[in-house]
Amino acid sequence: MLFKEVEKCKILVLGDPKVGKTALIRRLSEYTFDEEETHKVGIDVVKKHVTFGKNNKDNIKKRFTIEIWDTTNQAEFQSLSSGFYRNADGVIICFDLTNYESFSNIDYWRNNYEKFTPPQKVKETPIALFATKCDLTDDISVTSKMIEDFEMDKYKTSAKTGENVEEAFKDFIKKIWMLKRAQKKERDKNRDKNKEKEKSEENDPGSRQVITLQPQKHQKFEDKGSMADCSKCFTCG
Ligand SMILES: Nc1nc2c(ncn2[C@@H]2O[C@H](COP(=O)(O)OP(=O)(O)OP(=O)(O)O)[C@@H](O)[C@H]2O)c(=O)[nH]1
Ligand SMILES: [Mg+2]
Repeated sequence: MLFKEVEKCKILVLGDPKVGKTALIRRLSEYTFDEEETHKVGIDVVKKHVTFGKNNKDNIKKRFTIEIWDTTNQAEFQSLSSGFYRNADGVIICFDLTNYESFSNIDYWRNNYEKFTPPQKVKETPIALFATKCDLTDDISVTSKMIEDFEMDKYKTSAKTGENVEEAFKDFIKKIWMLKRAQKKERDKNRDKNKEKEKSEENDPGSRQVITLQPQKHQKFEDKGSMADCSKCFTCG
């Protein structure tokens, strides 16, 4: 099977410490789960290929490469923040269903992302909420009702059992893919429009106004070869 690389896509995974960000990514990429906490420091980028579409007649499948950016150790993260956030195509904010504080910090993570991202890019970039550890049913302190008001796509997941992890990522990636495709179409349309406009201007020279700038003369002082007292000359003074 041959693949055609069509797009790259950068997804950030944000959220309080120990909410299960790394466990979620590991479940998606390696199909494993570890009860131990991770002790990595800094930023970790995990790549995953997503294929979609039917095979065309050359037997080439389109492939979307996902880069999932995970962070640990907040102090280190602060100093890397602007590079970390740059050119993100999607943002996942995680909170732990058994930890109310991590839920109350959702806006903190959203604001942090928005602080380092141009407003237009913020508008174009989808954010999803991943409620983690849904297997710990006896300890859940954040109810579905509490999550309702957030205007983002919401997914309940468990990295431990694997519940809804792949489905949630697939759904979110599909959304990013559709948005990127719509944005590309819009850009192409605008480019074609501009080309057409340029062409019609070329064919109709009268439609363009030509302005020629003449060099300004400082007549009074020019024979002395000095512009030092230019403020007194009749042109500038
Ligand atoms: N029961 C249960 N435990 C989980 C789940 N996801 C993660 N954990 C546990 O929660 C702890 C923290 O998980 P991590 O993936 O290291 O959390 P993190 O958000 O990456 O933490 P930092 O990197 O320190 O910010 C670990 O002990 C995991 O085993 C889950 O879905 N269910
Ligand atoms: Mg981690």
